[in-house]
Amino acid sequence: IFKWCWLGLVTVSSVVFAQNPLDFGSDIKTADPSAHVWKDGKMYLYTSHDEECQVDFYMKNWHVFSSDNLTDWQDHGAVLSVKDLNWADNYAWAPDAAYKNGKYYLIYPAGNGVKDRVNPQNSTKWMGIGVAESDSPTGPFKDVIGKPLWRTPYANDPGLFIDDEGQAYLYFHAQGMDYHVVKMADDMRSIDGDFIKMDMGGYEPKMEGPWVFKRNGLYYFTMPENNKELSYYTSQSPTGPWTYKGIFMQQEHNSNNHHSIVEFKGQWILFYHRWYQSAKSQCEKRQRKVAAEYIYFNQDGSIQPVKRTDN
Ligand code: FUB
Repeated sequence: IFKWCWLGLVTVSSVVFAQNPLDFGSDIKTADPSAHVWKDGKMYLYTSHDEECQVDFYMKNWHVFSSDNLTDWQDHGAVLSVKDLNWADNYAWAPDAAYKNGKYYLIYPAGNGVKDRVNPQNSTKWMGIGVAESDSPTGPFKDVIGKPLWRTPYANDPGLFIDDEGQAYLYFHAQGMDYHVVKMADDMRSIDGDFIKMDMGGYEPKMEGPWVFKRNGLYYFTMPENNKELSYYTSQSPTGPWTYKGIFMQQEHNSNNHHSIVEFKGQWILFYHRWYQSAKSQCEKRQRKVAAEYIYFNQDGSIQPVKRTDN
């Protein structure tokens, strides 16, 4: 909740989250939140959706939630499902969204087949990156291309960043192709040019869940290092070279994390997911739900360590 008060001529925001995990009004299991504040000033969260007691991350659709105040959320439902795609039937993993050309874009990984853990050579699983369009931030989104933008044995976690002059950059994790970025064509329906291998300053983290943002002219490349600890790099350019700056959120339960960072009403906010064990749940294991924390920067632009809060 944001509470604004005036102290003389100085505006002070005193902020407290009323809830963690975020209360979307139902027991929906959400993960991989991509947060955006579009032109109407509302917060929009684009998330993946875990099945109850999910196994092997078989996931079928993506949801959008919106809020004016971070307390009261509206679930706009499944705004795209793998059943709407002619090229995938599973693995509706971490999405991102963008606004350009008067349209909203949902970029997402999906795929089909199965992974054979015992005999990996027998695996049939593959994943690609798709893009779908809508006139509304809350969808429904339509796959107008009818095929993935890019396909490898394992491509996931696309992150879109649109720079001030409107150029969109796509970052994602692909087997054997970590630390790459590619420009999107102006119509957002194809990639433009070659994949650029980014200089990560000598670090070689496993690049899942990239999230790029710009603050005070500085570009931040943030990611769950080895899927778990949230770490970041900075650069003068969206394509690097990047300088490693360290971890700002530690891992929890040795489980994956996936996040996004956005400014809302003058306050920077980190959205991420946690693994909760609910007394009410029929599952013996933890399940994922989206949570949020305030995030603070030092004068030099470095990110202060973030602690998880409950409730
Ligand atoms: O939700 C499925 C996968 O788990 C995501 O794509 C990864 O980032 C991890 O959160």
